[in-house]
Formats: sequence, C-alpha cells, structure tokens
Amino acid sequence: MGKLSLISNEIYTILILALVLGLDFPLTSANLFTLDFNETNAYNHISTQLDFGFRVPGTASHNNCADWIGGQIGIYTDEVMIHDYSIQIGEQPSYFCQDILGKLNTEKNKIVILGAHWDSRNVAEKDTYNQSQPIPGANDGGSGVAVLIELARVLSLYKDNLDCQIWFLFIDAEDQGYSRGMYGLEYWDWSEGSRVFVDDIDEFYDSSAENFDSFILLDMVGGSNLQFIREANSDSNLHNRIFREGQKLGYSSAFPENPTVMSIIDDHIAFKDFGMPVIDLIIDFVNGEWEYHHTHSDNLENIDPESLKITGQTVESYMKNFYTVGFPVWAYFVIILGSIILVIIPIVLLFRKRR
Ligand code: 1BN
Ligand code: ZN
Repeated sequence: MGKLSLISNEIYTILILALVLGLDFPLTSANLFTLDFNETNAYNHISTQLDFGFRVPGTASHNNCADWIGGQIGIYTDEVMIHDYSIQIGEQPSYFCQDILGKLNTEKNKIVILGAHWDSRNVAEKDTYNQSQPIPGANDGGSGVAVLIELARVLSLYKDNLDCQIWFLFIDAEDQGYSRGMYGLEYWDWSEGSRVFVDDIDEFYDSSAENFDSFILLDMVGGSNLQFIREANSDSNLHNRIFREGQKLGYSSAFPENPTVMSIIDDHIAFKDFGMPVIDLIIDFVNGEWEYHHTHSDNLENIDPESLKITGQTVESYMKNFYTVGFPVWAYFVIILGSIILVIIPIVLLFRKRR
C-alpha cells in the first residue's frame, strides 16, 4: 500500500470510506426523488370547482364540472373513461351521474386507485340558516378533487419510474345521504356512486391480467389544523405506512401518533367490500373538528393551502417511496459487497503496514 500511495494511509482510508458511504447512502436509504406537489395549483382547482356552482346531480353546474374534471385529468393520464349511470330511488326522479376515471401507466398490471368524491351536498343541515340550500363544498368534495388533479400532474412527471398503474377516480353521488333529519337528495344513501362503480368495475379493467393493489380515498383534506383520524374500516398496514410517511415529512400534527379512531361511511367501503386494502384519509368531522362541515361556510375562505400541501406531499411521497421501480436484488448485493471490500482492503492494508 505504501508504495502505491502518494498520500498517507489514513487519508486514503477516510477517502474510501467517504466514497463508499457517499455512494451507498443515496442508493440505499435516502429519497431519490423530489416532491413537486404545489398547493397553489390545488387551491386554484378548488376555486375553479366553486366557480361552476353547486355540483349537485341533476344541475348544469354538475355537468359542466364533470367536463372540466375530465379535461384536466386527460392532460396528465394515458386514458380517460367515463362511467355514466342513473340513480333513481323509489318514485323519485332519475338523476344522471358520472364517475370520471383517468388511468396513468396503463401497461402496468398492478393498480393503485386514488379516489375522491366530486359531487357537493345539496343541503346545509348543520347550518343555522338556509338549511335546504346547497353548500359550496370547497372542503367536502372540492379539496379531494383538487389534490387528485395536482397529484396526477406530479405523478405523471414520474410515471416511468413507477411500477404500478394509477387510477385517478372522481366519484359522483357520495354526499346526498341522510343527516339531522335531511336528505341531500330525497331518500338517497351516502356513497351511492361508489357502489355503482364497483358493481360495474369489470367494464374498466381486464381481470385476467390486472389486479388491484389498494384504494386511497381523500375526503375533506383542505381545512385548517388538519388532523387525520384512524378510520376503522381502513387497512392497518396502509394506515401505518401513510401516517409514517406524513410523520417523516414533519407533518406529525396531521398524522398523529395516537389518532382518534372512528368508523366513517364513505366511498372506500364499496372498494373494501370488493376485497381491496383501503384507507379513508379524512378528519373527525362528526365531532366538529372542522366546524364548517355541511354548512354554507364550507367555502374558499375556510380552505388552508397548507393542509392541501400536507396531504398532497404525503401521498406523493408514499407513492414514490412504495411504487418506484426497484433496483434488482443483485444490484443491492453488489453495492453492499463492493462497499465491504472497499472498506476492508484499506483497513487491512493499513494495519499490516503498522505491524
Ligand atoms: C362522509 C363524508 N360523509 C359525507 N362526507 C358521510 C356522512 C356524513 C356520514 C354525515 C355520516 C354523517
Ligand atoms: Zn360530506
């Protein structure tokens, strides 16, 4: 070693160690990606939805907003499919509904669904005035849609690194059920749309070649002091992974160590019944954690862009961490073996020279 080197053995050893650690660290532990989610884009997507008016089935605003969502998701995905159906309860009129599905990486077999409902509630049963009038639904409906569209943008930039197909699914007819003596639309249940979608799901994928990995629902993710619950119908592994991802990014108050546990009726239930691991990323709206739920104050003023960022970045980071095309196992083996050799050789040489 002494003959080979113009620099001292100690410096040589330190240089080799630094090189090895410097190479290994990014390859094996640190994130190899950036987080590109932009909360201003998401905030503007809520504003656009509110500009259409109330997104209640049977209205022109509802149809126009569906067209806009289809156009937006079409920019970032490989294929857009529309699920047209009607909901007709008892003797009530029939309402035309649409789920909008944007597919990214259609050549991959494993499918992750990111979902949000896009309809807004037709009544404000929790308000003190005009209870029979519709609500803006900036948070309840608008926020999930907005975050999904922005996630479609950032994940489309990363699509070649992903080992999965992603479905961005905008679900209609979620929010017209019964609460405090009022229906949104007469005799409707909650989550009508997701049940119809799952009934018809065979029309949207090839069950002989494709399979579902998981379903992640975003609902009411834009209020201030965001604090997600541990939704009791959600899969524990999925919950732990996503909460850990949020905590890793420094968002421990939104993803607390000991979250409130409660069971929520929402669009994830139909997908769970189909057999998928699901999670509902939602707040405790039942106990008034976000006081504007189902009121006329569910408007843009009460949206906090920071909450959109927390949600968007966490889901982006989760997707990039868990679904990046991996190094083949042998590559890790070579890196680790190479590192050991590079560390051991100089150390052995160093000690032999000293003796
Ligand atoms: C959940 C999110 N729901 C609507 N948006 C369903 C629901 C609302 C269930 C109020 C119970 C009460
Ligand atoms: Zn709601």
